[in-house]
Amino acid sequence: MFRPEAEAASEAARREVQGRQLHELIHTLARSRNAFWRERLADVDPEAIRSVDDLPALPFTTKADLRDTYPWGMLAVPRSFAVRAQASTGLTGKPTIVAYTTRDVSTFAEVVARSLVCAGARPDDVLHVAFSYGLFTDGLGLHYGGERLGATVVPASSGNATLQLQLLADLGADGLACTPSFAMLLAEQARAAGVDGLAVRYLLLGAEPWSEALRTKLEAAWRELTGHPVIARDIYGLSEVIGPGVAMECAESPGGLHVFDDHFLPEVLDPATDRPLPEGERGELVLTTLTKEALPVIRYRTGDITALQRGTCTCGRTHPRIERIEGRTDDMLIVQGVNVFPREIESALLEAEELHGAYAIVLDRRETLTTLEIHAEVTGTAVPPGLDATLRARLADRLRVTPRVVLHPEGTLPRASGGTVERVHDRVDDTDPLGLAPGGA
Ligand code: DLL
Repeated sequence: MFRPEAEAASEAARREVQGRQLHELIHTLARSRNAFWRERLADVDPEAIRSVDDLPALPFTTKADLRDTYPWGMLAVPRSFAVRAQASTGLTGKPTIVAYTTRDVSTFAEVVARSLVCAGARPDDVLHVAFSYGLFTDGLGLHYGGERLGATVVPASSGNATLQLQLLADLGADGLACTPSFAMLLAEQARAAGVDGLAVRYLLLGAEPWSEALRTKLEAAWRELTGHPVIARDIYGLSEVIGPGVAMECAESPGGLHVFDDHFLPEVLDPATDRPLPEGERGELVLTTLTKEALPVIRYRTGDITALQRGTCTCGRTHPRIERIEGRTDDMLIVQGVNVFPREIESALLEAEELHGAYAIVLDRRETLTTLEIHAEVTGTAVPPGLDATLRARLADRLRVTPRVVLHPEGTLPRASGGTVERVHDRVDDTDPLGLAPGGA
C-alpha cells in the first residue's frame, strides 16, 4: 500500500474523520462568498451534518451545474488560488472546466500513486503513460501519480503505436497506463512487428468501460509478448471529482475497485427514486469530495452504474469497493476514452443549414480502436461537395474525436416506427447497421 494508515484504517476510525470533514465542508460552502454554493445549500443546516449518514439530507450537484456556472462559478476559492485548470467533455458547446489548488494537485498525485501501488507498481519502476496529455485529466493525472510514487515516468501520450512500442521495449517499462483499447492495439502491433524485450508486469487501464473478457484477452496477449504473467487492472475516475484515481482494482482481488473514501465518499442511488440502495444493489454512483479545495462537489451524479461492496479485501484495504462500471444512466458514449454526448453531435449538425435534421451515430467496433461515424441527411437529393469535410472538422473540434462523416440524400436514413431515426448503432461486422447499400446511400 502507498499509505497504509489511510488504506487499511478501521471503518470506525474512517467514519469519524469523514463525518468531521463533511461537516466542515458543508459549513464552509454554506457560508462562503460563492453564490452558487450559498444558494445550493440555502436549505441545509450545516450543524445537522455530522456523519456520512447525513448525506441524504444534502442536495445533488450535476454536470449541468458546471455548465451553468462556466467557467469558474463553482470554485470554492478565489480563482487565483487555483494552480491548474483542466477540462472534460461538456454538455453543450463548451467543455466542463475543473480546477485544482496546490493541495488538490497533491491529493490527485497521492490517489494516483495509491492506484499504481494497487496494481503492483514500485518506486523503482519505469511507468509508460500512453494516456493523452492535455486538457483532459488522464495523462497529467497518471504522470504526477507516477512521480509521487517515485517511478520513472515516460510521458508518451496517445497515438504513434510504433514509437510507443520502441520506447516500451528500450526503456524497459514495468507498467503501462492507457485505455484498454489502446493496450490491445499495442499488443496486436507488437505481435505483428515481432517486438521483443518487453518487460511490462502490469497494465493500468481505464477512462472507458471494458469487460472481464477483454481482461482475459489482454493478459494473455501481453503474457505472450513478455514471456511472464502480466496483470490488467481497472482504474476509475472522473474530472469533476478529481480525474483518474477515484477508485482502483488491486492486484490481489480483481473484480471490484477500491474507492479512496477518505477523499471521495461514494453512495449508490436508485436512479428512479434517488434513494440510497443497499450494498450489492446496482444503481447510480454519486460522489462527494471530502478534501477538495478549489472545486468540491456534493453528491455529484456521475451517471455511472455500479454497486457497492463493503468489508476488508484480501489485499488488506478497508475501502469500500465498486463493481466495474459497465453502463450509464444517460446516453453518453465513450470513444477512445473520450466522452461524447449525442446532444453535442446534434447541436453541431443542426448549425449546418444544408442538413435536413435526420442523423445517426454509428460506433464502428470492427477494429480494436472503436471509431465514430456520423451519418446525416442533407435537404434535397444532391449532397453538396465538400460539406462532409467541413462537418468533420467542426465535429472534431467540438468532440475532440475525429469522426467519419457520411452524408445522404433526404429521406434515406432508416426510420423507426413513428418516423424518427434511431440514433446510435454499433457496427460489429460487415453488415451495415443502417441497412444502407455499401459505400453509403
Ligand atoms: O476518464 C478520468 C480517467 C482517466 C479515469 C484515465 C481513468 C483513467 P472524464 O473524461 O471526466 O475522466 O470521464 C469520466 O469516464 O464518468 C465514466 O463514465 C468513464 N470512465 C472512466 N474510467 C472508467 C472505467 C476520466 N475504468 C467518465 N471504466 C466516467 C468505465 C470509466 N468507465
